Amino acid sequence: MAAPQKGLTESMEHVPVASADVSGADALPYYIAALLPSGTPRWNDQSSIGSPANVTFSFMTESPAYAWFDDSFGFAPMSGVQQAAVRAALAAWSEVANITFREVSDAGDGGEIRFGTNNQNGTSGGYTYFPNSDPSGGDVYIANDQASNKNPEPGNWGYHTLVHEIGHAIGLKHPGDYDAHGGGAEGPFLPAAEDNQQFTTMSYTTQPWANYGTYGVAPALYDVAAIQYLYGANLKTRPGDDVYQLSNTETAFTKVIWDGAGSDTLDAGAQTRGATIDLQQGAFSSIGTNGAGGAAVNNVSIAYGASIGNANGGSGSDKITGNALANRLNGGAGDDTISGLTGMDTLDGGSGSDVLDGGEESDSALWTGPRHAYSISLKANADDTVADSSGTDRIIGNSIEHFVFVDGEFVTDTASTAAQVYRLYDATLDRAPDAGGLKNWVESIDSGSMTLNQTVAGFTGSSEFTGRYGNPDDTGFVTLLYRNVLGREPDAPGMQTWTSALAGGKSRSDLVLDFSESGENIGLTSPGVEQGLWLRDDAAAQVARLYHTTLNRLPDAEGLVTWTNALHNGDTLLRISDQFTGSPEFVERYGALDSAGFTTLLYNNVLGRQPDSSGLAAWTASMDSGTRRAEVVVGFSESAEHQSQRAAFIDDGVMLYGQNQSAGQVETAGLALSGSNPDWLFNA
Ligand SMILES: [Ca+2]
Ligand SMILES: [Ca+2]
Ligand SMILES: [Ca+2]
Ligand SMILES: [Zn+2]
Repeated sequence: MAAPQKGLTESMEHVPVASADVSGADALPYYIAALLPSGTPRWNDQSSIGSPANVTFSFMTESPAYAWFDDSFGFAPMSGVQQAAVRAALAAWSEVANITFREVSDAGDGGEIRFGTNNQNGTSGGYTYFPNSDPSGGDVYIANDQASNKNPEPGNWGYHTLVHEIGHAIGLKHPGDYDAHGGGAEGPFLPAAEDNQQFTTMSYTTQPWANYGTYGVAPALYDVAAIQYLYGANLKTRPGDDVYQLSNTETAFTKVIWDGAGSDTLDAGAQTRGATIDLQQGAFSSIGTNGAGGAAVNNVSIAYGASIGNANGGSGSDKITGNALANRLNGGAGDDTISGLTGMDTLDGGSGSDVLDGGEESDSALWTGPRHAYSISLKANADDTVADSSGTDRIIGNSIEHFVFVDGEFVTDTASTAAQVYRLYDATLDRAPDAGGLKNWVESIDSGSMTLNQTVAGFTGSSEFTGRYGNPDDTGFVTLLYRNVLGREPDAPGMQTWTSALAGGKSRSDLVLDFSESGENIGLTSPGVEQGLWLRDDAAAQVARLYHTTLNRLPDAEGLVTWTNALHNGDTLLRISDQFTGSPEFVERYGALDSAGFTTLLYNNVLGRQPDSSGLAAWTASMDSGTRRAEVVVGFSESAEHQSQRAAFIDDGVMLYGQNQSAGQVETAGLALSGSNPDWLFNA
């Protein structure tokens, strides 16, 4: 509809001002104070401000006996269409605050709030009496000489007028110096820049963007805050995990998001135009179209007190800002800019060249593919980058601590378990960890099966340690710690101090941790940590081994992603094994195998040799007597021997078919082990 002419159809009305004491509104946020008349008229005035209220309402059948002449002039009852719109507008207020409305008969003095229409001589669109114990308190009159009031429906001016008048009927005033009489209204007022319907439906000024073409359908940001102050916030509204789908790409809309509880998502995933999304309370987002060929501006807001943790951008280039919660923010396609702010956030830029800012605390960023499908640069003193064919993602100011891929993650957090174990490798073995060993130790500690202190004995008791240092006495032990950790020979007083401590009963494990977890060593080793410590994903490792066991090749990136996600989502390795051995690739390569042929295949692929006769007989008999082939496949694939043999292809990021291995070049089994790896021995 066309915008109404100012001064004619805008909702001007006279609002009788209650004469009562000034409330304590000074202590309130300005945006609440600006909406409250003096005396704070309200329907719960028998109890304290913020208490729930249950209010009755009715539709006038004739002009009330107590009505003033002006109220009675040209009176007509509301039509069915108008009554339905009133009920919907009342519900919009109940949704955010603890005020309920019960429809009653209009007999006698009717409900506490009564709705009717009259002729307002073209001077106003409607007017309302504030809550009051007089019969007229809460009465709402809509102008029946205004065409815009004939068919109120969400988005048009007539509907907006109802939402506005109900605001008055439950205790809100205008936020500026105006009413149906002109000026002279009661303050305090909002700053001019905020005295419009983007902020409050109680303003006379429409949303400040041209061609917006729609009007508020519910209380706006400041109205929600003010009405919740009067009657309390309605925490029963959408208390579960809700998704707010803002998928309208065709017409303009406004939305104030109020939510009682739960882990909730603002989903703009269907939008094609770049959106600006801000999950902070009281912030505005710009999502979708303005209905006139341009982008919406500030059409969505998060109510004060509403905790929305998650957001999805659309296919355009979005700007997404989280809040103090642990946010999950997805950019989707397009070149997105995503900021998590404080909290342990998870950012997923999706495709495109995205800019990610984790903010304070330990944050994660996700990439869907395996590590080796990306070009990754992690540096202590420069922005980290992760690039693939869809673009280069840039991380602002080393603000991401976990770079998560399908086959594992880089950890750059110096306070992480991975960093502690990294420092332990340095202190005891004087080397960087191998990927498999680091993962195994971190898993033991993070799962709670070992403490960091308990792992020290694993290092100092390893064959690698004793092979290098023998069984050092206390002096020798202190000396190696000085050399490994501090890079120098012990000074005499230091040696004296530590050897005395050991003689006095201090454990060597405690001493190692004193050195490795010292502030000095954390600082010395941080450049190594900030380049990323790789922790393999065990599900991806299982899938990669299954590729080798059944198809004798490296996994392709797409397959690795598909099957690893299946495992994470509850599928089993046995079921996936059936998929592999039933695949066209398997059948084409090996044909239909009998049990002996199947056993021979597994020996070839996994162990790199022909089966010995007793092994062949045993496995063949086992399968012939009912053992599922998948069980045998998984048994071979997950054997310690196969895990160790494949470590070089898996632990440091799964190597990929087509990248690390080309078509037709089937690798041979039984490749070299991954260097010195004592942890397999004492973790077995
Ligand atoms: Ca919710
Ligand atoms: Ca956050
Ligand atoms: Ca993106
Ligand atoms: Zn008004």
